[in-house]
Amino acid sequence: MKTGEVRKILLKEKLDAVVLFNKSPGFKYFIAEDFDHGIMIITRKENLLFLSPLYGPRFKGFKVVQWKKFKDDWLKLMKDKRIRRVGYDAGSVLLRQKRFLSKYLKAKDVGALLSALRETKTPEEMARIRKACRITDEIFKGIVNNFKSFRKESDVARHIKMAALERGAEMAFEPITASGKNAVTAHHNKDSKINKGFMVLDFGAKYKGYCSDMTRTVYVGNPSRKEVEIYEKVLRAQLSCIDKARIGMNCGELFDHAVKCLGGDAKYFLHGLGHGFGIEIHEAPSSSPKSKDRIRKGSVITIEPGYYNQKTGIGIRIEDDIYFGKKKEVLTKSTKNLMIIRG
Ligand SMILES: [Mn+2]
Repeated sequence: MKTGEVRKILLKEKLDAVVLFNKSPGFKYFIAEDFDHGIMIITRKENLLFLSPLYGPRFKGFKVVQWKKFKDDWLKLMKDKRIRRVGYDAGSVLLRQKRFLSKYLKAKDVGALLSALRETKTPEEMARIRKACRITDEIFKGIVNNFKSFRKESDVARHIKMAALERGAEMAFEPITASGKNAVTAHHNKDSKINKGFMVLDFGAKYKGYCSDMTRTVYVGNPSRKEVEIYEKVLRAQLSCIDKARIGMNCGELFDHAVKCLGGDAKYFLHGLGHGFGIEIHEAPSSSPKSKDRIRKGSVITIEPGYYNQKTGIGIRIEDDIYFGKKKEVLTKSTKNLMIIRG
């Protein structure tokens, strides 16, 4: 996708081609398929895939060049296509790949320019992201309906993974299913039985290479009035941030708004307010303190305020995915009313 935009970068940066190795996030992005083998070369005229003879795929918009002798055929290709100055993504390249590239060519890091292309989504990308969000909503419904059958936190995680596979999706990241005091820590061992108290369920389906990311916090047992109040406060902050977020807005300011909403409880809010996502689960823009990133037309971001109190063992996070198209749209639609599950 957007290889036309890459050609603008080539002209502007006076480059003959952009070269991407298979593990670069741009690789799957430009080919628009779940395929990550070989080397991608986007020249001013054409899109090439330099591939081992083991692979013989066809991709729309890409010409496959199979090598017999890797180095000789690479040098021949560069010579035939008159490629001397190339752009690459320094953030996703291995040292030996960088060495290989700059041994024969002049190489310049254009990683930031390439990831900026991914910041605004095309309609094709949005179709996949919407589907990933829809699957995530369905999985959440399944968790609530089947909750009685779960004993351990890992049972919930397994349910999430199976439900995603059944829907032709995979996990965007390892799901978080943290109950009771486990909800306060970012990472913990899921071998624990399900504790009473708040339970943070943070997961996302990945559909045709595109992520979603949602968090709901449910309550196992009987919440105290104080606990309900804290939940409501986090929810009000989340709703207010969604309401406030706009195209052109500075993401650092949006973070500050969350802090203002949480008031005295902001000291228990221990991470950024949100992040863009797409091919990767964390992409630009970032809504962390002092971020200079802006919400652009076509951005998708998460909005996810939280509350983590070590003393009381209360952990709460509420997260939705928001798309800024013609109008602002909340893509994840699972209920945010506090779900009380009598454990
Ligand atoms: Mn997130």
